[in-house]
Amino acid sequence: MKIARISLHRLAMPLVRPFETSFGTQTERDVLLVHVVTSDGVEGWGECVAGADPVYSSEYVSGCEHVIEHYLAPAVLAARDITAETLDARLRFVVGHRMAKAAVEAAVLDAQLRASGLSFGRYLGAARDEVDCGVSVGIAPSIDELLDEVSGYVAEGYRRIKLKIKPGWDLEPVGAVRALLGDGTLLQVDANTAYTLDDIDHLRELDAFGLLLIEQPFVEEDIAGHAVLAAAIDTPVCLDESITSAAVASDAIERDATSIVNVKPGRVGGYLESVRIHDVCLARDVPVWCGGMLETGLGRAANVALAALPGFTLPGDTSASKRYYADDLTEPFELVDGRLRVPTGPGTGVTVRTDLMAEWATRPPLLLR
Ligand code: NPG
Repeated sequence: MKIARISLHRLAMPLVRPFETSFGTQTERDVLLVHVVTSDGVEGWGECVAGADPVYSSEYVSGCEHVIEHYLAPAVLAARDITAETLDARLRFVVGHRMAKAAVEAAVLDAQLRASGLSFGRYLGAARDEVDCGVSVGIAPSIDELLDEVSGYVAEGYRRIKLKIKPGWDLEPVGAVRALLGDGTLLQVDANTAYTLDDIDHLRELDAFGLLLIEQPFVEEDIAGHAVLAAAIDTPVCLDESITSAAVASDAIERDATSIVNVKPGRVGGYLESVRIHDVCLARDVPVWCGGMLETGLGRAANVALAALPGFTLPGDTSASKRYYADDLTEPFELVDGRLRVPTGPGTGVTVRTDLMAEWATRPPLLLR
């Protein structure tokens, strides 16, 4: 396959409600889309999940755009023949920048699969035609408002609730939500690196709430610290930010720093590396689940396909479109009995609504050839 043209699109999409985590509050998503066209005229789209600011990881959307424009896209355009499988070797000269690489990979893979009539699910190895869905609940202004929000999601049918926590917003809200849900509902927490080893005694108090897992309590480099915590508490420790590749996943599992793994294609450099992480975990009986980065329907479609692989045994942050967006960029994903259907059409199986894209554009597309 020859990629003849690449264009980069920037849009601002309003969120239906502010999303607060331990690193800040977000009210809209600054979306970067990668569009590729092959020499045969087949199109592919990829979504970059980097945030507006480098607070979840070192990547941020304008940085990704710069890296794609000046390094990744020229390398793809210069290749006489490229596929999603050979892309990694082509782009390896750029260190890191996994979210930028993942967006390019998604676009190339979408075009490749559309050309061959295969869906993401079929290509990645989906074992189910629908996936169990959870929902991520931000830090709320008050416990009452948190309980209201959680009740709404329970009524919509979500199969698992994840609460964002940080020092000063942990035991009390988690206890209140556990009391609301009763013992039967899956509940987990996500700290987004907000704690340190000094907090171990405090974090042990979360054991009282029968949590499915605690996600990424310490900074991403601290695999050793997570191993200490995992040995000290009953709640399973799950790494997110720390897991940047299959090799790191394997190492963290060997060191007993994580007994469940969050897989986010953007964080690990793409869907192919995500499948490798899945395989590493499946071989060791470590459950994985698909994280989310407030994706539009485009990224969501590919994530739902990934979440249908056999090792994804826990509900993911693969929520319905309306959890985040009043109007989605593609046909909306709708929850049925707490599940989303895996798209079956070629590529991602969804269509980018170019009318909405134009409406939400924050600048004209950047055309590269
Ligand atoms: O449902 O798409 C979703 C978002 C799930 O909580 C979620 N994502 O740390 O996992 C996370 C968090 C996040 C969102 C991180 C946006 C960074 C940016």
